[in-house]
Amino acid sequence: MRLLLASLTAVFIAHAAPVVSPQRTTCTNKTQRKAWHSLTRNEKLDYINAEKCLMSTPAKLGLSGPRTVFDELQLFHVMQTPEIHFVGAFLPYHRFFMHAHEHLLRTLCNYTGAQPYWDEALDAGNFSASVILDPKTGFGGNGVGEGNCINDGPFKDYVNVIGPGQANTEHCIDRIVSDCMSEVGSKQIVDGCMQMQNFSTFWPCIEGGPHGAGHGGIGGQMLNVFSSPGDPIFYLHHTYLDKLWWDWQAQDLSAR
Ligand SMILES: [Cu+2]
Repeated sequence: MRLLLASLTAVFIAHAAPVVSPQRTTCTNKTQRKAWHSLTRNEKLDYINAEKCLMSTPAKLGLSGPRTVFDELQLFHVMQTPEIHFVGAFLPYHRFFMHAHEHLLRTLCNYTGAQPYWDEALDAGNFSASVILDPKTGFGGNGVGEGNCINDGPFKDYVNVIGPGQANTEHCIDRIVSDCMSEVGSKQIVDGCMQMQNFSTFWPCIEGGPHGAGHGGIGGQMLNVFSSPGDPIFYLHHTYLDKLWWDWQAQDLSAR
């Protein structure tokens, strides 16, 4: 685990002034993460433009494969996949990963907002109608044709060079939206996870329920446990899971 965190921390150090301090400090400048549904049109466009900036910022770590900083983040996830899923580190690792992404948007791409999340319980069972898939103020719609490539929205022309899986090939961002698979993200299932009394039962509930619903409901690259950060929706999905974890922690902050 130490090695994993050390390598992800390398992203911070390589790209900007390190923000990880060994000392506990009081936060004076807080950011508020908000649900995508509640953002204004301009807030949505600011986020989308910042992500597009990350997708056009040249890679800096000298790794084989990534062309952009966006690709570098994706590759870190590919490399660390066996150690960060189906284990207790699942939620903490992805919390750090969301923070790294948010930090890079803010430091490399002049983004002044916070990392938004997708409140998936609002769309469970009906992902295909979600505002997240809007072609103008969202991430574009479902994949089409043989390769299930997205063919509208701000990310339709991105050439993904990491994935699928552990391969490195040039491909589109692909999706196979499944309303059926998104049903596991329902409020009822989320509420059930919130009732868990221990972290050891909470995290598998989240990973198997809402986590699976978001990946399976969008499909394509998002359904690939290794290379799913190739679809920018990944970051809104995992920030949502992080919020669920925070909501659970907040029920008993001193113990959790
Ligand atoms: Cu993951």
